[in-house]
Amino acid sequence: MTLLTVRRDGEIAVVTLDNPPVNAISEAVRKELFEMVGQLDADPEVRAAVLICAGRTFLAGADVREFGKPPVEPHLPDVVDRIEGAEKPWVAAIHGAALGGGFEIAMGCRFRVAVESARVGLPEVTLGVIPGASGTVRTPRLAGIETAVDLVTSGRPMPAGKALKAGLIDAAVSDLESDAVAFARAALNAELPLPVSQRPLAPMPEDFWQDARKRAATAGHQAPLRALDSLRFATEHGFAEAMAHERETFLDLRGSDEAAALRHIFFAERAAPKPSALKGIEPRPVRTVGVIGGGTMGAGIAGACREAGMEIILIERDDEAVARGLANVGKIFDGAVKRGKLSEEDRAGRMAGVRGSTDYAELADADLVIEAVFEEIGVKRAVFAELGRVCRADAVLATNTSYLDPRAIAEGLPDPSRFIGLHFFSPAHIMKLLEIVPTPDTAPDVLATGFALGRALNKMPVQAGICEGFIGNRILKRYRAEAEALVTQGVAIAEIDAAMRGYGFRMGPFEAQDLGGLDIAFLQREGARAEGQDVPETLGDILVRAGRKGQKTGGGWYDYAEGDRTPKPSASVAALLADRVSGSAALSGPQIADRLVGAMAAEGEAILREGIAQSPQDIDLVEVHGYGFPRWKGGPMFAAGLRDSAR
Ligand code: 3H9
Repeated sequence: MTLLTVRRDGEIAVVTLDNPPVNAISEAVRKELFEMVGQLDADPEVRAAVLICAGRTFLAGADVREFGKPPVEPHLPDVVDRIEGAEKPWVAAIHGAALGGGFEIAMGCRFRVAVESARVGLPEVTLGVIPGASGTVRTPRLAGIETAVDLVTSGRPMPAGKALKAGLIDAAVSDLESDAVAFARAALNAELPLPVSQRPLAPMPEDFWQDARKRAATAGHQAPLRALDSLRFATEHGFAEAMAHERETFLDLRGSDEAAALRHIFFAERAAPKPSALKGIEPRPVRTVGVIGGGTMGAGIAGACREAGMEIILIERDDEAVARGLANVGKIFDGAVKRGKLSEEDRAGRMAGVRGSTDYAELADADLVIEAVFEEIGVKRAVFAELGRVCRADAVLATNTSYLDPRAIAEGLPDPSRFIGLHFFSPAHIMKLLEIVPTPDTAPDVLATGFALGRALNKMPVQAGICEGFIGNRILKRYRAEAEALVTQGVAIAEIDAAMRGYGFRMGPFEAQDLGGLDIAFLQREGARAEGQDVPETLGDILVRAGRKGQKTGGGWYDYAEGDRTPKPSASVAALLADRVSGSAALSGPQIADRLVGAMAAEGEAILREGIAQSPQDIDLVEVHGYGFPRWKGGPMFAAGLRDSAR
């Protein structure tokens, strides 16, 4: 054995698995665990076993890297059965997370104990599969069907306290190893509970399943519904039959496009925060952050940084604006209190670390300053002139611009090597994406500081090069242009939106613009025109000129009744655009989605060719985390790759 070690504590064998970084269940782990059961059963001195893991977590699940390869024996369901069938009872001692196959192994054990900070769960649907080693069959027998449906269809892990109440674990402990050994010893003196597979399970009425189906359904995402089918099957059939059904579904999904897409995102998300080009480069420490501008964006950035434990200095023009900015940050924490995520006391502590001022001199000690003022080059340059004057020579200076050229903003800055673009998305305390935009002058450790900040803020940092709109907004522009092109070819606006919802977006391109307002992009185009750029008139321009800026003006691409956000196809829009529509194209929903996703991918290709993005994965992460692209489709680059390989 190389991954498992055994230590004896009297009649209890403590089996420790050490397979860094997360004790994923690889072929070798399955093999060693399977053999360990026999070894301990054969040892007359051992009466019970404790399974515990070294490192940061209990078993994190099946080794996802093996999913693309043919399954090799012993299969995980057999390992779980083998542990459950052991002559000596096993106790799973859980810290970190017991996820997927890791929790399935824990369910094969006769008991489960966990420290308070642990989580248990079955996240398989987030990888496009269903549990494949009895998660849909043992969980309802262990903790009831409601808990099982919640755990399996949401994929969300449950904290130990809640899991204890739900019956997923048997005890919460503090000193994991010694308490688990004591638990095992005590268990030997009492009657053992039935193995989970032998516990009774009653079928549920039709209503229950219909209700669960409604809750689990997400457009285009098949795994949650297949998981639900498997849970239902388990309540209506015997254990062995249910296991065979679960395995068949698991293997079927394992090879699906959806599973491949979700694996692609899983690994991309883990690679993005630590780019290999920055290996060995120390980021600058960031404890105090200055934020210039207390509007929605500035306050969101301040809230996010404060949440990560940084001290904040918020700079505004006058006292009134300072008060408004601080109130905006306060509202963010109020929201967290309302949702039960923060206590009143903690809220006060958060706000105590946010200082407002009109005086730039307050930034003399800041490690990082992020500018989030009006998108006007003169205003921004004036801010950086002040920062160049007052900040420490090693402070990192960042702009949150979305459309301006960061090089132009940095012009005149005494030391441009400490300047960088940090493009947050609104609301900045919620949205995961952070585009990091170095200029040719940015020092490597300043770039590394951007990534370190992204990690500290629990965001998805992606490096972007300089061009109009960087990665995300540039693709958005192309996406909208293609959607407008379809309208000019005679495809109904509502059909386009419905197609993109059917593909998995929460909203289609036109309803999303009505919500956000058509005027923002319009003003940008007008600005470019005023500078003499050749920007052709868009359909959106026609609507804005007619006063249709979206929901806020009672109409945009659609009409809205007073106080009602339901979009209604608009005769006025049809009349306004009549001159520009010259076809009557009939496209199916999937054909429409194919056109629009294809356009996004084509822009992505151009972005790659120009070196604006470092990899196709980065583009996919931008779309998934910043623009609502369904993660189970893998992002536009992945989706286009699949489509091309199918042709
Ligand atoms: C399953 O179990 C199916 C079964 O039902 C049936 C089978 C028959 N495999 O996230 P981190 C790597 S499906 C391989 O940054 P953290 C990850 O790529 C599985 N590798 O750590 C990264 O590598 P690198 C169900 C994995 O501390 C490194 O570990 N389980 C796996 O922030 C660190 O990862 C899941 O979906 C894996 N399963 O968080 C759990 N997991 O350093 C997925 C991680 O080279 N994992 N890696 O970039 C997690 O949620 C988190 O990793 C965890 C730790 C919460 C455990």
